[in-house]
Formats: sequence, structure tokens, C-alpha cells
Amino acid sequence: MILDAQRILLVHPLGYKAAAAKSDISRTANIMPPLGLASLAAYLEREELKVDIIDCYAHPDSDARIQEYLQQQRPAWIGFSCTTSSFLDAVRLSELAKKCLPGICAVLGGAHVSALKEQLVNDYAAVDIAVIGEGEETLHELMIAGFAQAASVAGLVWRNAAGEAQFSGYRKSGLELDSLPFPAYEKLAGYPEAYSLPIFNYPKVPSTSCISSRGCPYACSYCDRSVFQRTFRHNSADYLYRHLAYLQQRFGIRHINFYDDQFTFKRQRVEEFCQMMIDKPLGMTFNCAVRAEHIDFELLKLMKAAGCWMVSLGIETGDEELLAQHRQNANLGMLAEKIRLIKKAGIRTKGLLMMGLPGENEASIRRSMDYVFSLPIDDFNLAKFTPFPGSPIYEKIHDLGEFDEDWAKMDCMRFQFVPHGMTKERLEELFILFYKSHFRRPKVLWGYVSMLWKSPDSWLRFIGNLGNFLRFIRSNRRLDEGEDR
Ligand code: B12
Repeated sequence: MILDAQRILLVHPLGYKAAAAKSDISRTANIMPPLGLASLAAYLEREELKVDIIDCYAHPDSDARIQEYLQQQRPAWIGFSCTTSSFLDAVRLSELAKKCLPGICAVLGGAHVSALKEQLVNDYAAVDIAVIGEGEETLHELMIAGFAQAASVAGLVWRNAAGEAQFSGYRKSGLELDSLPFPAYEKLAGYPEAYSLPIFNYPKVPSTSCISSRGCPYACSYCDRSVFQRTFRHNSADYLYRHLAYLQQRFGIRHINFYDDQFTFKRQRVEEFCQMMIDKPLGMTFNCAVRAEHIDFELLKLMKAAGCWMVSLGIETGDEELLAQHRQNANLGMLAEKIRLIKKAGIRTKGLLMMGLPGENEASIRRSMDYVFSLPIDDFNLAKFTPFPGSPIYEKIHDLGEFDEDWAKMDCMRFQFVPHGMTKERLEELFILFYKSHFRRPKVLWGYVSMLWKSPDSWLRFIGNLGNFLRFIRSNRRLDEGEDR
């Protein structure tokens, strides 16, 4: 059967059975475009290869569409982007693809694959090639060289003649980000309407997410840096401005969520970008995530003038001793001061927290609640700590508590890890208590009421999904054993 060696289907797996998609509260609240796949697609197309994307996360129940595509287009390649929780679903889809189109080559990339490298190729027959790290050049070179010549391409793991996984080594240097074409958003079915930022996290629609840098120089214990390592490469202010103008003109986008790990890491770039947004307004607003060390009042005022609507800040935990065990510059006083400056500049703030870190106990959770509720934050997200392969803490995690390494369940929505001295049940109770205590505060409730005019679309989505949210708040059991995932 002749396959088209110039064609690839890129797939973003859902991670579980399609029937469970509606009750996945984190998905309901937040579906963002797979920017890695869209970037790969744009890069390959520029090199005159043929690419399509199927995003099962935005469109659950896409198995039939994938099969139909394979039968009609006969691509020689299928590529999957994998987090830890979606990896096994990618393996399932790869097996399906191989049944449907014998001879097709399955290439996997993304965070989970970059972290575990050879192990995955050795353990899963359905994985032909694993691309490690940044994928654009590696995938392009692989498609040009062909499967049989995979060994000649840097940045991938392939199976040698003895059937053993072999890594060709990291690529020498990262891509110059301004040389990349804008991601191929147009290849995402239903874009931008099929995608939605977290509820109450945007003032207007259509909104989307965008990424303007790769990597992060910090080394927090819980963060996996296997894909872009500890470097920081970024788009210039000019490229960024043109990217936004393109999103606005081509897709009518009115609000952007920058998903950079450290948006303000290079101050001058942010100043230049903000000045462009002020001098040549696009009528767009934006959110970004920052680290407290890399903001000051002058910069925040400039960002506000340029359209910054919300800034997210990693707090992780309000227990300073615990924080110091997991990240550099653990200084809760400085963090609080920066949060106050963000508010003073007239920008909404969102705190990003984790519960269940190694060393966590009931007292540290109480301290965390006291700390967070003493701050003028408008919104927060509390994730359940999950030790991902590739993160520094993963290496010693079994010494620090009970860890059930079931990849499909490692989605930050369950306590797969329970620190010494705690139980899963108690963590769940305190998790619910944290959220309930937040929502019971009159100031916070008023904040959500004010979203009626600040973000009317959020309220429409909230009401549309009220049943799911209430079920989640009442029981928090949607992800427990016995559910069909
Ligand atoms: C936006 C985002 C999302 C979006 C879109 C996901 C996506 N696949 O793009 C949404 C909201 C859907 C999402 C959901 C989740 N996410 Co998320 N997400 C991100 C975030 C912030 C940015 C991703 C991105 O656009 N990066 C920029 C692009 C250019 O890089 P990239 O995606 O890594 O792709 C490059 C390479 O990895 C490689 N590559 C990637 N895929 C492929 C495929 C092939 C075939 C090839 C050859 C190469 C290749 O080439 C790409 C270009 O160079 C990352 C953090 C980060 N900084 O990357 C977390 C991150 C990927 N997410 C993470 C997690 C935990 C989740 C959730 C489990 C959380 C949750 N409860 O919601 C779910 C899982 C959903 C799922 N089914 O996988 C973790 C994954 C860790 C892990 N080992 O699993 C990350 C790394 C954050 C972190 N540090 O913890 N996420």
C-alpha cells in the first residue's frame, strides 16, 4: 500500500474516553489551542510538506475522523503531542492508526516524551519515533530523510536493528524564534470559537492563547524542563506585535492569554511591546504570567496602558518554609508586595497554587489559606501537586510519600502523590475547604458579580456548565475510581 511520504497528520489526544469529556471540569473551564502542533504544522508547510491537525481535546470523539483521514489521505506519518496524562491515549490512537493504515510511522513528542525518551520506545511497540525537545527542525529533517534514515537526524529516539531504543542526542542549538512562521491556527477546526480561556479570565471574545518565548531559567522542584530546558529564547517585540495584529485581522481575536512561563523575564522586550500597543493600538487586551522578581510598578503601569487585563503569579504555597524547599527566592513578603503593586496598577491578579507538595501537612495548608486570603487576589487556581517525569522532585519522590504513578491519572486533578503524614481523603477535604472558603468571602463574590459586565461571556459559559460545576464542588469525586475514563 503506497503512503504519502510528504504528508503527516498531527493529533492532540484527549487523554481519556470521549464519553467522560463533558464531566472533565478542567477541560470544560479551559480549552486552549495546541500551539506546539500548530507551530510544527506552519513550519512543515513552509517547507512544502502537507500537514493537518486533529485536536481531540477540543473535539472529543475524533477517532472516526482520524480513521477517515488516514483512509482518504494515506499519510506516511502520524504525530502525537503528549503530556503524561495523554500519553497512553496517544499509544491507543497509534495502534488504531497502524491497524487502519499498516506501514504508517508514529512519531510522538511533547513533555512526557522528552522526559522519558528511550524508555517509551522500548516499552511501547506503537511508538516508532520519539522526538525529544523542540520539534520543528527534527520533524522536518525526519520527514525528508525517511523512517529508514532516522538515525541520521539529531533530537530523536528510534529503534535500532537490534530492536533497542537509541537516542541520537540533543540538537546543538535552539531555533531563533523570530524565524518561525506564526502557528497554523487555521488548521484547528472551529478556531477560534472552539477554544476558550479559563472562565472569568478574559474580558471579551474571541480570545485565544499565544506563546512568545520558550524555556525558563529557574529550576523549581515540581517543574519539568525537558522540552525547552533552562534557557530563555524569545520573540522580539516587533514580531510579537505583528503576531497579535495577524490574530486580530485574520481571526478577529480581541483578547490574548500569553502562555509564556516568564512573560516579563526580558524587561526591555516587554517595554518595547507595550509601547507599540500604546502607539499603534490594536484594540486588544492581554493576560500574562510573571514571576514576582521580574515586575515593578513602572513596568506594570506601562503594561496596564498597553491593555494588560490580568497577571498570573506562581505562589505555589503560602508556607514559606515549604516554598523554600521547592523554589528559589522563597519570599512571601516580596510576593505579597508585588501582588499589591499589580492591583495598584489596576490589573487583575490570579494566584497559582499547588496542594500536596512533598513536606505539605495540615498546618502548611492552613497557613497557605491564611496567606492567600490576606492578599488582594481576584482569582486563583489550586492544582493538585503531581510529580511529573523530568521534574527534579520526580527522582526522589518515592522517599517523600506514597506515589501511585498511573500516567492516565496524572492530570493535576487528583492526588496521585500523598506526602508522608497525610492521607488522600484529608487532602481532598482540605482542597474543597480551600475553594469553598475562597468563594464564601463577600469581596470575592462581589468580584464574580462584577464579571457580569467585565466578562459577560464567562457568565454565559458558567451558567451553561452549571450542572458540571455544582457536581464537582459538591462531591469532588468526578475523577475517582469507577468512572468511565
Ligand atoms: C497551553 C497548555 C495547555 C493547553 C494546550 C495543550 C497543548 N498540548 O498545547 C491545554 C489547556 C489543553 C492544556 C491541558 C493540560 N496541560 Co498543559 N500546558 C500548556 C502550556 C502552558 C503551553 C504549551 C505550549 O503551547 N507550549 C509551546 C509549544 C511551542 O511547545 P510544546 O507544546 O511543548 O511543543 C513543542 C515540543 O514539545 C515538540 N512537540 C510537541 N508535540 C509534538 C508532537 C510531535 C509529533 C513532534 C514531532 C514534536 C512535538 O515540538 C513542539 C514545537 O517545538 C505547557 C507549559 C509549556 N510551557 O510548554 C503546559 C503543559 C504542557 N501542560 C501540562 C499539564 C499537566 C496539562 C494538563 C494535565 C493539566 C490540566 N489538568 O488541565 C492538561 C492535559 C491535557 C492533555 N490532554 O494533554 C504540563 C505537562 C507535564 C506533563 N509531563 O504531563 C505542562 C508542561 C505544564 C507543566 N510544566 O506542568 N495545557
